Amino acid sequence: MSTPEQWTQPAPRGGPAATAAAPTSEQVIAGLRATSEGGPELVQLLTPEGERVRNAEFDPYIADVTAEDLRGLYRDMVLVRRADRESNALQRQGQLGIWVPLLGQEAAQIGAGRAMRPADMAFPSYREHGVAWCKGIKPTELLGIFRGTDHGSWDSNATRFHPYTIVIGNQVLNAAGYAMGQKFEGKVGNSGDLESTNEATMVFFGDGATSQGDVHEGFVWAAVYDAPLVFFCQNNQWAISEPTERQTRLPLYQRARGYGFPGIRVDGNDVLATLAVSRWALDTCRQGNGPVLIEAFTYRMDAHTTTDDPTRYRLSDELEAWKLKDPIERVRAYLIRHEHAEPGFFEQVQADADELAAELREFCFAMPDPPVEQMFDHVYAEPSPALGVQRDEFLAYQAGFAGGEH
Ligand SMILES: Cc1ncc(C[n+]2csc(CCOP(=O)(O)OP(=O)(O)O)c2C)c(N)n1
Ligand SMILES: [Mg+2]
Repeated sequence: MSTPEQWTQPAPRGGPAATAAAPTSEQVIAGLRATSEGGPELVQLLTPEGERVRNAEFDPYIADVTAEDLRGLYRDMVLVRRADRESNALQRQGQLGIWVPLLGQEAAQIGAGRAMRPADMAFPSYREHGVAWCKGIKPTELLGIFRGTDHGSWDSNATRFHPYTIVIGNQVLNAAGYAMGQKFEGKVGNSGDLESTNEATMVFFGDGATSQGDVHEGFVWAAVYDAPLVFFCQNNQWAISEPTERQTRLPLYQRARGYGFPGIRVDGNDVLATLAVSRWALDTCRQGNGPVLIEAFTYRMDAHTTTDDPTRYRLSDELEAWKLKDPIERVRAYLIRHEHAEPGFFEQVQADADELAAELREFCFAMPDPPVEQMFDHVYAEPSPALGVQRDEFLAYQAGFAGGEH
């Protein structure tokens, strides 16, 4: 784990001190290796071996989780992983322009996604396919974004799932504003009969995004307005090729202290822990106590996107070490050890995953090319004369090719 001391040691006699901006090569290697440890502050309820760890503070938040619920969480993770792998393959076969893998982050996203109530609003980045799943968005509805045919085909008001955001950190400001609105409209802190009207918002972003001004501004606004906003940072150890050590001197969750709200680090590969911690954080928000920062300590097991080659910048032993902490395997081990699942259950989940993958392929192959003018439709909420001129010019240009090869 990164500690401030790591970068702020007094200068050794006779040589300049290394700084975070210019670490020595030993520090870079130490930093890379340190990322595989979450530190003692990590909230973990299920070890990588599938052993249940008791935790007096967070056990109450999952006390109602039955064996059937746990099988459901397992199924969610297997299905979203399968949809992710299939979409990745579709990109490789030229059916999608790009794909953003979620491999390795299933527990972080399913735990957070299942912790939300239907009325809670979610603001994703571009990797939240697992949260989308929990909000009832079909994996097929994500494909248009990556095939370049639409910006996501779901209704964000009805699903309570905002469109994907590619601009790093920008959704944090959108979410802060939205959560401030929930506060102004009296949707927090109600008790008695009105308690069920309480709402919160959850915003998803990465470790790299924490270096963006938008995220800092979102922290400030949410804090000073006591907005019901859970900042859910998936620290997957990498921002494309930049390791977390190049974003921060402190563990990310500790940043919350500077803004005056609680921060917590959870094992992002442990679906029970992410569920419990997210439920706690959402409750805190709904009660009107203001925001919470969750750092879900996890790992991006595949490339940043299909345009990236991680073997250029990270060590393969790091990936091997994280494979042992696989989020799905630990639940499987737990279910088997406690006889909470028959072999037939695992076979059925596998069959469901195969069926989902087949549906995804079939849907993708059948996707129609949209009319070209559609790209002008959702640029602004209201018609814009300047955009109208551009559209007409573009359509006239296109018409010049009519009947010809182009
Ligand atoms: C404002 C902005 N700057 C740069 C980029 C290019 N970019 C895309 S993803 C990325 C790294 C993000 O890393 P992190 O926040 O850790 O999220 P992860 O991709 O690991 O989920 C960058 C710099 C961008 N999309 N938006
Ligand atoms: Mg990252």
